[in-house]
Amino acid sequence: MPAAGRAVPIETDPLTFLAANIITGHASPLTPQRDYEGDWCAGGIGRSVRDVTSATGRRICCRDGGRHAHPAEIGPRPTEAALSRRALITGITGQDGSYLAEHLTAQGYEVWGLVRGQQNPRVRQLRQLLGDVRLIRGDLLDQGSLISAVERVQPDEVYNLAAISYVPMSWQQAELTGEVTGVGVLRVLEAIRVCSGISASRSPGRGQIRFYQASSSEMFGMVRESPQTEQTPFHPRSPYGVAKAYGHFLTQNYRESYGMFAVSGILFNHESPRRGPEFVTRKISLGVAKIKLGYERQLRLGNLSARRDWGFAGDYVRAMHLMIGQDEPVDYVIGTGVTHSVEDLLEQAFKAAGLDWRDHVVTDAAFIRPAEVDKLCADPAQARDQIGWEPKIGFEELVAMMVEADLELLSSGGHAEDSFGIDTW
Ligand code: NAP
Ligand code: G4F
Repeated sequence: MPAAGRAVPIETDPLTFLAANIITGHASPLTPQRDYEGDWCAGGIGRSVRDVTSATGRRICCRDGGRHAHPAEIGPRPTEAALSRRALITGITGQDGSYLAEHLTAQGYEVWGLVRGQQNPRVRQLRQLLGDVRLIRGDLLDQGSLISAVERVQPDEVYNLAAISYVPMSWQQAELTGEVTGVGVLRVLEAIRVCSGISASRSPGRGQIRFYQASSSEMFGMVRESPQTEQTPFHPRSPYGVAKAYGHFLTQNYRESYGMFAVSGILFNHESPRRGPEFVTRKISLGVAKIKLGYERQLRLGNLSARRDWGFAGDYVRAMHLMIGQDEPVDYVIGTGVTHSVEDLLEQAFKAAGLDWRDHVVTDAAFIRPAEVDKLCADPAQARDQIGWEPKIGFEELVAMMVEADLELLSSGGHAEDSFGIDTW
């Protein structure tokens, strides 16, 4: 990285130019120089001014980027080692982002979340969940914004969870999916590389930024073997799966090319009451609750014979943290090792509310995909043996938890985020 205070000429690597001139305060013609983090900390998430306790027991105010100290002590003091770690999470407004932020906060991390858009409506939901998270604007489509975010946050760890993650949408908007879910990974890796001054001739130093990529079991697609391991070849069946495979190989490539600490978790389906209503588990738990409460009588679904290895999202974010904390960067398959059909899911979910799914479910061709992934099942042995990860919540408990949460939500006058309208594509 060039010395602070020196502007870098544009004829150098353009990304290096961009990063260096942001760091040194020289306005770049390509990137806005405003940092919105201050606004949001002061008036947005959590308390009006967000304070945390520093390793020395002093309160740290966010207004000056966490460097201005207050004399008073608050709350229990996390250990110095934990407090010295700072994580940046892309996709913080998604299901996994919220669980991961909670998990890392509980471990004493300073957590930052990247949020896109001028007025992202999901920030309000997040605010209720995560009082202690700081937000910074950025978009996986915008390289400059990612460089600015990494430069501003100076993270120890970056978790790239942002993606267009709904598989059917990837056929409708294949190019956008490629840009966000695929090339977005390149942009995050480049932001880390450039901000760290890493190049083909300059390896990362000690204390480098560690990177986690949210890879997916969708990459296995038309599976070559069952269960799937870290060695199973990929055969993706959707533009989403193809984009994830690109991000996966690129993460591996940056590890091999530059020596960066970059890992991918090949995660199988994981669910929770925070799951988007467009995914089948939540569509079913919401459907059951609506039928039970008398709001609706039918639930329309697609392929009931598809099989997935469904686990609980809260368990899976523990795996992300364990993976990024290893001594050496190694990729793992993360799943329960048990597969169920959509029909099994229906049986369990309707039973949890004292109903029979056969009385209410209608299959609808509108929800059948152009190409299906018929059956997924993880072999998580390597993760269990090498990083000590095991799921704590099984399928029945997960489904009961989701149905119960939606019954409670709807009977107390709440409603699921209705961001997609009618779930056809
Ligand atoms: P999710 O709920 O759909 O969340 C996706 C996140 O990506 C949201 O926060 C969204 O922000 C953000 N995002 C979308 N486009 C963006 C852009 N252009 N720039 C910045 N942020 C953008 O997904 P999830 O279930 O939490 O999954 C997290 C990650 O794991 C995803 O990459 C997913 O593909 C992958 N994955 C998930 C599973 C699973 O079963 N859940 C399994 C394997 C892999 P907005 O609020 O702005 O839309
Ligand atoms: O819940 P789904 O939409 O999840 P899908 O396609 O497996 O993808 C999820 O898991 C991946 C990991 O394997 C992630 F990478 C991805 O981001 C996402 O989180 O669909 C599950 C199954 C499919 O086979 C689908 O055809 O359920 C079947 N299904 C049947 N009827 C339905 C419906 N899926 C949805 N969403 N809606 C239906 O009406």
